[in-house]
This record gives sequence, structure tokens and C-alpha cells, in this order.
Amino acid sequence: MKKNSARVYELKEELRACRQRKGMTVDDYYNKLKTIWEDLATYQHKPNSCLCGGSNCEDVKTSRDEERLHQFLLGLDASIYTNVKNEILDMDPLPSLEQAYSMVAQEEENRVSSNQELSGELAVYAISSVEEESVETADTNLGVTVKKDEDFGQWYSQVCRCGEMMAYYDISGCYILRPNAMKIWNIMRTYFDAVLEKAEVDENYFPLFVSASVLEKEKDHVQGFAPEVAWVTKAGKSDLNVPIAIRPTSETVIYPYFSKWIKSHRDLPLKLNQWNNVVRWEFSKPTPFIRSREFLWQEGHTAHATEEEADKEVLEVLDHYRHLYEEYLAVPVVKGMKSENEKFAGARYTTSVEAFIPETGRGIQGATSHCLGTKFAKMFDIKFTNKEGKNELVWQNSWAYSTRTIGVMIMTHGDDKGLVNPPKVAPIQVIVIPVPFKDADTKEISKACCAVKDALREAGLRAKEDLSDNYSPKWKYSHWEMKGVPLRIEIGPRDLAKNQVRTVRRDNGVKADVPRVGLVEYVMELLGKIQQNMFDVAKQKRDDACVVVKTWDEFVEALGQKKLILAPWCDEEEVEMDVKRRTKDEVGAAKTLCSPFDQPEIPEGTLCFASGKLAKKWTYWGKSY
Ligand code: 86X
Repeated sequence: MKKNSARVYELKEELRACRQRKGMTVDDYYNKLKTIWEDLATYQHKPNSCLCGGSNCEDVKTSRDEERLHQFLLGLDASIYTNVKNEILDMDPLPSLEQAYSMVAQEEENRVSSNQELSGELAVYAISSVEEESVETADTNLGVTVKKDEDFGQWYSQVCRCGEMMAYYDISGCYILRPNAMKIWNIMRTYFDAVLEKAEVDENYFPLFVSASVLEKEKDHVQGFAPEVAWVTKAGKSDLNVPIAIRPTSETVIYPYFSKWIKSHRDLPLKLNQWNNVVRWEFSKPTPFIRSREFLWQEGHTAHATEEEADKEVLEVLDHYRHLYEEYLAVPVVKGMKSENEKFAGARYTTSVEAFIPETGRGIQGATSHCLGTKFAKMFDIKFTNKEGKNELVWQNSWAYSTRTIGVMIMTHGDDKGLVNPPKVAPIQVIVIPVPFKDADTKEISKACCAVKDALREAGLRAKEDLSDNYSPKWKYSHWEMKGVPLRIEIGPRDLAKNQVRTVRRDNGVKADVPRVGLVEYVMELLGKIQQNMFDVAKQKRDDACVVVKTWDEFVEALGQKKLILAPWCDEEEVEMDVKRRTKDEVGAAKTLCSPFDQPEIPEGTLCFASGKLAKKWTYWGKSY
């Protein structure tokens, strides 16, 4: 309830701030308002200002509709829509919100068609932005206008949308994953499928729906999460006899079948993985990729005969996650152990890879690998007869990474021009752009571009050319920069004459003239260097943001400076809770991120920064997503 009220307040704040900003289409503005209204309605009690108490009551409904209509008109760009606004307000009776919206949208359309009569590139841009972006939310047709270190949240949203990674949807906390995001996701999936194949993990698929009785089989672990579970209660107009839950994770779905399928030591290990979606109706502020109500992931569930075998797998999987982040996404992560407070309640212990976003000073859990011990085996009666003919409980693990990986990558590498994709996962690795000059031989230049692109693709690279003649080269440069393409190749008349091309790196802007002979090998090597440089730069930034603290005062100061904090800790649950409480009001609640497996030495007699007791280990602390 308390959580709800905080969210309602947040939504009201959003509502108050919601207006049509520069460059935002009427459609985008209208949809944004609608999303907030709908979201509010799901949290708020039915109006009780009249005796019938129902939202069907005509008076309540009419006054709410009028309020919404006014809000919509109030937030419109006054420099454009004042006339149509007055026209609407003069109508008697007032039109419905939908009618008012169509009137304003009509006005916008009229303006756009008159814009098309403008000449030159501006007009071309106006047409294209209407054709391509009319369903896009907010001001994406202006490109990235907010700087990363000025308003990180706005910047992130713009980069995601301008890079065509995602689009907003009319249900809060749900996002459309556009082809660029899905391409990255599928490249990561291909890598991980090969890992699974090698580890002899089999793919399977369990249903999306969970019966209430199955979901609640393991009360302890479900209890804390219960408010996040989404339920199906109707089919068409009729209520279901028993509501059906949508999986928030699949332990309780899968483990009853482990119990059926595992009988003898010959059935072990049982190693299963599934790629799926899960739904968690979160109440904290949603962020594309980072925290969404539906997301994609792989969830691995395994059962082993021995503790050692299970322990070993936990760390192997964790290292695959590290590899994915560092070698594919060029994002440095720390491997470590979660505290008792932060571990998955159903686990014996939880390991994770943790990333850090220097601009916001927040840590973010990148992926987790849990050792479940025999907890679930007891609960679900998963036993096997060992070689001696005796019954034993199995040792289980579960592990996952999600589409959050993409958000971490965008936050880490993106800059004021937009996305910066690491070559290994970039949907387009090289964009080839002709640079015709005055009366140069345009045809020959285009031909050279295609030849270069073909050669690159022949070598297995993801290359494209942009020959469209209604955009200037400069426009194309920023367009493909915004999309994060790691390498640009320009070919102009001079290059043609010299049988060379110009390369421009997205990561650092460095340009080079490169002979056509041997170009493919050069580009492959260069992409490797870009990949490495992106990791090195990100790691340097992360390391620069990290401080070692020994005392409470140093801790609070570092937290205020958005640092990633490494501190000696007594490893006691109450102390971590206390740190959370004590930091909550000042700088935002800090918690443990993980205790790194790679532990610096801890000199004898070192004290815990928070409790003054003897320190047991070094632990990373910070605010987190
Ligand atoms: C925790 C644990 C675990 C398999 C993983 O982290 C890896 C893959 N699952 C997930 N978790 C929940 O168990 C959970 C349960 C319910 Cl009912 C819920 F609504 C939300 C949850 N969120 C996380």
C-alpha cells in the first residue's frame, strides 16, 4: 500500500510535468498523457466523491473527462496550437478527449503538409520525420539533444529511441524492442547457445502460465514477491474459476517435473535452459531495458548429484556471463558473492556480475548464478537413488541474464551523439557513405561504395552502404553515428583517384586514409581495436570512480560523489540494513553490490567501516539500479 502511494505520487508528478516539448508530435504527447492516466487508474481507488462510489457514475466520469481534456490542452505547444485550443474550448458541449485530440492532430497534419513546400534538405527532413517517426514517442526526430552528463535519464531515453533500439508502449513499464535491440539480443543468444551446447545444457520450453497452487508451492520464496505477480482472471467476459498467474520466473513451474524425471543417478546431471519472457509487475520507476515489467532472458535450471559439481557449475556460468559483458558488450564487470541480504531468498548462495554506471554513480547487477543447495529439492521432493542404492536429494543451480544487458551497454558506451555499439554485437559494423563533390563522377563513387561493402560482407562483416541521394553526407554521418555504427567508411572523388578510402571511428573519431588493397583485413583489425578500446575506456572510467574507504565519514562522502566504494566489512546482515537506513535520507540508500572473488589482502585488525567490528572481507557498496 505504501509502495502504491509512492508510485501514485510519482505518477502525479509526471503528469504535472507532462507537456508537449519542442519537436514532440501531438500523437506522442497524447499517448504519454494517456499512459500516465491509465497507470494512475490501476493504482488509485475508485472515486468516492459520490455515493454510488463506482467509476461508472456519470458525474464523476464527466468531471474526470473534463479534467483530462483541460490537461491535454494545457500542455500543448502554445506557439502552435492556441487557435485550435480556443476553438475546442468554445464548443458547447465540450468535445470528448478523443475528438479534441483528432482536431489538434488534424491541425498538425495541415502544418506538416505546408512544411513540405519548404525547399532543400529541411523539407526532406520534415517529410522523412513524419513518415518514419509518426508513431515514435516524444522528441526523437530532433536527434539526441540532451547531454549525457546534464540529464542522464532524458539522455538515456533519447539515445534508446533515436538509436531505434526501443519505443514506448501504451502500458507503463513495457517497451517495444525494435530490430536493432533484437539483433544485439540474438547475437548474444548465439554466443550463449554455443556455450550451452558445449556444457551439454539442453533447451526446453515451459508454459507462460502458472496455476496458483503451483506458484504458491514454495511459499517462502514467493511471499516477498507476491505483489509483483500478474494474474489472468478472465477469458472474454467470463471470470476464470481459478485465476492463472504469469510466470515471474520458472522455479515452481519446472521443479515438479524435475521430481518426475529424476529417479536415479543415471538421470543426473539434468541441465535445462529456456529462452523466454517473464513478467514482474514492478512498482519502482521503470527504465527501458534496465527495469521493465516484461523482459526477455534465458533461465538455466540444473540438478546435480553432488555439491561439488553444483558449486563448480555456478562459477563456470558466472564466468560465461563475465565473458559476455566484457568480450561482447565491452563492459567491465566484477564477479562476486551477494550478501545474505541481497541474495535470492531461495538460494544457498548467489553470485553475480556487477557493472557500474559512473554518470549516475549506481551499480547494476548484470547477471546472476545461484547455488540453490537442496532447498528446492526438499520442497519439491527431487530425489535420486545413488550408486549404493540410497536415496539422496539433488543439488540445484539456477542462473540468468536478461535484456537488461542491452541497457547496461547503452548506458556505458553511449555519448552525446547517440549510441556507440561495440563491434562484436553491432547490428551494422561498417557503414559506407559516398561523398560526391560538385561535378565528380557520382556513379563511379557509388560503384566503389558497393564494391567495398560487398568485399566486407563477403568476409562475414555486417556492412551496409547509404547511397540515398536525398540526404547530404553530413546528415548521414550524424544519422549513423546516432545509431552507433562503430566504423564509417567515406569514399569521395579524391579517394577514388587514389584508390583509397577514409575510415572514421565512432569510439574516438579518429580518421585514417586506407588503401583499397588489403582494406578488408585492415577493417577487421580496426574493429578489433575499437572493441578493445571501448572496453579499456569503460574500465578506466569505472576504475576512476572506485575508491577504497575505511571509515563511515569517508563512506558517506564517497557516496555523495557518486563513487563505487570498496570497503572492509564485518559481513553482518544487521549492519547492512543499518547502512541502508543511515544513508537513505542523506544521499540515497546504499547497499552491498557484491564481495569480489578477487579479494585484496585484508591486513590483520582491519575494522568494518560501518560497525567498527573486525572486518571479514572487502565488499563493494553503492547505490544501485
Ligand atoms: C528471483 C531467481 C532465479 C531463475 C534467477 O535469478 C535466475 C533464473 N530464477 C529469481 N526472483 C523470484 O524468484 C521471483 C518470484 C516471484 Cl513470485 C516474483 F513475483 C518475482 C521474482 N523475482 C525474482
